[in-house]
Amino acid sequence: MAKKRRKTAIITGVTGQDGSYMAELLLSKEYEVYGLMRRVSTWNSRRIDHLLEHPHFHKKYGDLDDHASLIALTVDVKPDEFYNFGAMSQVRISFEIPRDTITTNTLGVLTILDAIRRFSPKTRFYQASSSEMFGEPGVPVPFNEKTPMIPQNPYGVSKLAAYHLTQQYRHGYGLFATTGILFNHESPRRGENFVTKKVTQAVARIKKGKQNFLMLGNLDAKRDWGWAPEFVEAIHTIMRLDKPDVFVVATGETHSIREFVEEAFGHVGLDWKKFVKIQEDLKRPNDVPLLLGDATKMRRATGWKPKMKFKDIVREMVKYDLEHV
Ligand code: GDR
Repeated sequence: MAKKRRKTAIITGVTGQDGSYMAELLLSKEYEVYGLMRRVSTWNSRRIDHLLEHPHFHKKYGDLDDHASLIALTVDVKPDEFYNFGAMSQVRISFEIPRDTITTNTLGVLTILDAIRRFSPKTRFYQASSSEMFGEPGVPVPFNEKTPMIPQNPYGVSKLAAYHLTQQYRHGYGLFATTGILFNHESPRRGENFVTKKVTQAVARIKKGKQNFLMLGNLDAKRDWGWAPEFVEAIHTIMRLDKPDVFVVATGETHSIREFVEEAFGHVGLDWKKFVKIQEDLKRPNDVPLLLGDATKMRRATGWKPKMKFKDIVREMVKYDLEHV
């Protein structure tokens, strides 16, 4: 009997939180996974180290800024699915390197879309869109797929341009180019520069006497925080639908940074006010004050519903960091 062909997938940003969870999910579903990683001077593969020896995981060097490598990989693999998680994903830093942000987050996507159109038009493409594409103050929450998108930072602009390119390649060329507008999603694998991980790591260090204070910026902003592994499953579900589309993926709950901090310190019995200091330059020139998503369309189309609540997320992240710092 002929062996069943394994599905193939390319993942950019495979060393990141979402990329690493997606690689695990696809390998568990018997895909052949090609993970694109940048060559950097400090080895940064800790989230996928356990996959490097997997017979169906293939590490590929490339870069969203190195368009030849993106085209070559697309042509060589002609994957069934292409997940674009690679990005310059730090909103605050995007104010300092706006051009680099646009080059990576927008032009990289354009190159992938064009390579798919020319050389592998059956490939299903997923673009990681972001709730930072919203954010104009005064627009009523919750935000859904029809809410006006008026980004407040270079990162949001880069993601919005990539979002429109994805739509355009879908409508203009009939590609299966689909996208999820994901609100913040966290896990123990979150990068240390993002506020949740910065807080939970500091809580663990302070508890163990390894750190004295935690410097933070704006505590008033509110975010709709979900659990990354559940959001990655949502993405895979979006790729299984009959048609490409746009879906908000969110929990429908919002909490301030202050609430997150209080909850995290509370887990180890500490009063956060004794340890948190405000550092002005951690504040953004323009911070989106409130994000709250409405994932009704996603729920209706797929039945997807997040299970992990705000308190569960904080607890799991603190627990992990207490065991690992
Ligand atoms: P965000 O995530 O910008 O929403 O984008 P981040 O965790 O960086 O910030 C959330 C909120 O916390 C405030 N804040 C701080 N943020 C950081 N990073 N460091 C601090 O010290 C600090 N103090 C307060 C911020 O001002 C902000 O209001 C994330 C990224 O993953 C994006 O790539 C993704 O697209 C969106 O989520 C959805």
